Amino acid sequence: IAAQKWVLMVTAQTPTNIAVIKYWGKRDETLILPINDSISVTLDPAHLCTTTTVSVSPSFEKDRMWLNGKEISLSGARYQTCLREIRSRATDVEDEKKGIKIGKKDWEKLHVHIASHNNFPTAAGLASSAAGFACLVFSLAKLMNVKEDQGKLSAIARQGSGSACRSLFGGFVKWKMGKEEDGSDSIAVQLADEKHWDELVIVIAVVSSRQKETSSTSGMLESVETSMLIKHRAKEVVPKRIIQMEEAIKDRDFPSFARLACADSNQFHAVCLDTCPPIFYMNDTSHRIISYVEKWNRSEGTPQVAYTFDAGPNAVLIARNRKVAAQLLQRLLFYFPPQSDCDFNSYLLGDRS
Ligand code: 2P0
Repeated sequence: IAAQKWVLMVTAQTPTNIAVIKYWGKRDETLILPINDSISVTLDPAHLCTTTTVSVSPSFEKDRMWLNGKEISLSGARYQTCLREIRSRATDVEDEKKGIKIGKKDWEKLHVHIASHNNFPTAAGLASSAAGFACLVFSLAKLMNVKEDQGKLSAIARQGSGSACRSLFGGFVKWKMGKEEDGSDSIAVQLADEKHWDELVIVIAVVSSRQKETSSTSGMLESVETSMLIKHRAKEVVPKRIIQMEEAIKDRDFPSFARLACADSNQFHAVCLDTCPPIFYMNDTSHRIISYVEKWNRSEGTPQVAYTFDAGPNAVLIARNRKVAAQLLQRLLFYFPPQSDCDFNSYLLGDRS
């Protein structure tokens, strides 16, 4: 490493992803290995995403990280694992213009600064950890010239937060639970790219941007320990749904896609209710949105909109095309008019149904 002062930087942007077949429950808490496969759709990076800048300089005295402008601790095991796994795969980096040459071994002594920013509320059930860890792993891998493929990187992001492994790909993505004890085959694979089914429109109805009461990590641990339903779900239900969902995506079969996504969201929340003590992620407004969409789909004779809810009350609504999306927005604005005291993009749903 040259003695002079320099800073090398990489900036990356990663969208969040929304599961249509949900991940809920781990078989290994440390390696973050799930009890079932899951399938998600990665959002357009223009909307819900994390932007992360990672930098390295001989003048940095320790690894540091800022999230949305506030310094946070990197001492947690998940951050440490991601940093360690990426560092151990670092290779030589050379920037001739700046006169920088970093050897493979130098990375062990150099420290990084990480600045990350979410353009949506953190921990409000909008999968902020997914975009966050995916972006962290991807940007560090670029900075340190890691030569692994996206699948290998997804296995590292998985150890930051399970759902993060799916955000390393665009389009439709499957997280294979894998069989190996070391987690080497628990990776994300792309099922179809972002152009495959681009008439779908995703509308996220922010019912509340408050932080959730039960984190996904502790919630799913309690479900695995106490719910009978989760065992049935992981063994009997999800394996069949994964095959059907892959088929629906391949064929762009919206009715099957919608039925499977809605049923899987409802079963995930049923598992939460079956947990002791029960976990309530949805609220009255979420339930009214479900009833409203179900009624609409029934009246049309075939599904127009799919709904799915993660670990929070916000509705993710997937319209079969732009025309339906426009109708959906109009109807949402009428039945759930915006409240005046909202804090997310000045728009929060009220309820007049
Ligand atoms: C999912 N969720 O498949 C499911 C559906 C929430 C409901 O992945 O402990 O934040 O970090 O692995 O990834 C949320 O769980 O939990 C999640 P950890 P994560 O998107």
